[in-house]
Amino acid sequence: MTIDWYKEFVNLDYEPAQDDLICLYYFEPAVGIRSKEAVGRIASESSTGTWTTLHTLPPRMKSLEATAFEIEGNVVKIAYPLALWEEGNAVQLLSGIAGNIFGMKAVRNLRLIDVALPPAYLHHFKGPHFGNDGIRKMMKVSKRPLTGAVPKPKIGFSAQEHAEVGYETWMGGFDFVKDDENLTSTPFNRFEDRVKKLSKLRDKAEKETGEKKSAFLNISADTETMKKRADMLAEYGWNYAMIDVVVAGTASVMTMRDYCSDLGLAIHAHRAMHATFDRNKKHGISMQFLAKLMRLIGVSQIHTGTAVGKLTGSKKESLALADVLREKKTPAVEGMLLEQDWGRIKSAFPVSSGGLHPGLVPDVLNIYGTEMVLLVSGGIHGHPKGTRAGAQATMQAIEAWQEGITLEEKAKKAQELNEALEKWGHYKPK
Ligand code: CAP
Ligand code: MG
Repeated sequence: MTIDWYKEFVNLDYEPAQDDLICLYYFEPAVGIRSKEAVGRIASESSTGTWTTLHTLPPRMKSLEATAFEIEGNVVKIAYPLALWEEGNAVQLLSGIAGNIFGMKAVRNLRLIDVALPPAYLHHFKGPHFGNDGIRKMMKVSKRPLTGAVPKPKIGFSAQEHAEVGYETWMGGFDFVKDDENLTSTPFNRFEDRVKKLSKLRDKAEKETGEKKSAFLNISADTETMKKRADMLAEYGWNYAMIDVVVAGTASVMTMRDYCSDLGLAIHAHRAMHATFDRNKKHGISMQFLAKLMRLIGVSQIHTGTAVGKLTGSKKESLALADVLREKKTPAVEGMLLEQDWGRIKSAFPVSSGGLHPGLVPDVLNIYGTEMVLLVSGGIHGHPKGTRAGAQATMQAIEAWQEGITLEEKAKKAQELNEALEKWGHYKPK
């Protein structure tokens, strides 16, 4: 009596249908399990299968089975029939292709690397509300990277102190003041207070500079509270909301995407907690997939690393992430990306942040170019002459890069940059 039927889910001659959804996985079979058995189990458990042959199997089931169709070493491609997927439901997609399979005994390690979303699946999603051109128009910033900073220390300021650091940041030339990922509404810095106080100083900074100023105010909480906080942001004339998308969860980001769009709010997606599943290159879910999922749902920008700053992430990964977010079509990258045509889904910005200071600006811009959001936080508040000078130094470093001259060259006529280089030089935080 046969028990296993995994072989049904493997067919190396299978040609994926046009509207199949295709997943790229890294896998390591458990001891005693051959590759084909392992990939059969992955395809089975993430589509229609279970561990044993069944007494009855309606013929329709066959048409819903996933098929592992390409195995190269420890990488497998699995095709999923479109009919498996509820239209427009990214939550269900995750339960299928990123659910039980990570716990199967048949694999020692398993990592979801990327997903190719067919047009027939894509068109049920709205994607980013503004797109990168729309954000640039809204912020009146045309050529250079958009810039922002988090008041540091990352939590502890009163709402008034936070707003004053924000004012200095804006007066130094930055576009955005960002809440940190763990600042929401604390006894010493209530969200409502921060919105009111920051709004006042935003208006002051806009008047004094003639520039558009904005903020990524962190609304992360239960969805009902996030809605109320989004309402308040709109009421006080803000054009962004910030959500810690991993801890908030896919379902709430989907709800908030539409809610914020109706209020004219772009979403800044902080990715705190991503490293629980994307840091281990052998097990979990890649940042490429998280970035793709968030663009699909419709955030306007998401953190994608610096390669040179204080947090993990390679240059190759940052480049791939930037393509996933910005491009209309992304070519396949061996073992890293599947080919993707985004159709009418608008672009989103990569956000580079974490351990940056003026001395590292060229390194980051050499990776991302100008189509990005650059966040320099400790790297401006730690400037010898304070926040405003730190922001000015960062803007001068961006100018130097865009003029094609070295920071040292620029610093001869840019005092704030010179002072930043005297303190940090090109130091790369460990
Ligand atoms: C950076 C930061 C950001 C990290 C997040 C922090 O501050 O505010 O949360 O950049 O990492 O709290 O560390 P600094 P990532 O500029 O002072 O380092 O961007 O990789 O998601
Ligand atoms: Mg932070």
